[in-house]
Amino acid sequence: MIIDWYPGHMKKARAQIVEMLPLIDLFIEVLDARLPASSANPLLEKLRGDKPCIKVLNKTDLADPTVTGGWVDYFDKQQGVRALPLDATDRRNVGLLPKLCRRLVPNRGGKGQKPLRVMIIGIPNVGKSTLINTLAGKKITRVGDKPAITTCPQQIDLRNGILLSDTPGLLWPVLEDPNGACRLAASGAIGDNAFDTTEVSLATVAYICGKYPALLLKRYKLPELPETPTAILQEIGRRRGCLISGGEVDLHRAAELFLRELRGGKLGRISLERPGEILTGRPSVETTPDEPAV
Ligand SMILES: Nc1nc2c(ncn2[C@@H]2O[C@H](COP(=O)(O)OP(=O)(O)OP(=O)(O)O)[C@@H](O)[C@H]2O)c(=O)[nH]1
Ligand SMILES: [Mg+2]
Repeated sequence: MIIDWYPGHMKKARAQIVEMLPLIDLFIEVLDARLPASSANPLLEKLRGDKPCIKVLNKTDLADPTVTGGWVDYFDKQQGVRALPLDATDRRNVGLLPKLCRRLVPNRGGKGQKPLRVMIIGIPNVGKSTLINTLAGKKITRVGDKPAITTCPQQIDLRNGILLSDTPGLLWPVLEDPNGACRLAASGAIGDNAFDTTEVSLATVAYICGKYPALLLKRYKLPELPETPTAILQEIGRRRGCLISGGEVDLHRAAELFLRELRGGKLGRISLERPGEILTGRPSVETTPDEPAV
């Protein structure tokens, strides 16, 4: 399955981000805690160069806590990187972030110092704008449960010495790793029209069936798991009334329902990738012919 999604505003946003780079002291890269490897944009890694970076593993409330712990250890071993697991919707969670920013850039943001300029970057729908709203304590930027809600950068003064830039979610022109792209689609980072919902659901059912079978059994009240992902999805569809005339299961509707429930955390806390399982053969950055490599 080939999935690519690089709408026009992303190309424009990338150019705007490049223009702002010299004015940035620190980056907060928001990753999806359920898929921290696939949700890391290799393009952003290159753009930020060697400036300090906090990797926020967001949506931890939806991810498997043990696996998230493994990812934090993994990222903390990287040079110049600090990893912070978060639920950006929860105010109590984010208080540590401004302190960590100041610690990483001690000559800015304090009394009598110039403001600390922080750019929030990441792929679509990982919670960048939510994090900014929670940090600001009010709704400043628009958020939504579909990708590409923010389409141009916006600067927010937190009035505590920190200036934040919200940026549009950026993907990269060619998603070379089809399995990673499939996980991105399952998580909600890719526009629903850019992939085959049934294929993505089936691949995700197969993964969850291997790692979290009890969650599938419980959510869909199944006495046992049917043998194949297709049979599982059919059974889910049958039990949830996703039927067409003649009583046959509408697999597409069942797939939509399954993805919706997965994204909403209805099955329980599920991680779609683990360190070690994933980090071999990380794809390199490809660019389209009319776009220079960074
Ligand atoms: N469960 C959960 N949901 C979250 C969390 N953070 C954000 N969300 C939800 O994720 C969805 C996307 O949030 P946004 O803040 O709009 O994401 P974004 O990264 O700014 O997205 P783009 O602007 O499209 O790039 C919204 O429905 C948020 O409510 C979190 O920590 N946990
Ligand atoms: Mg946004």
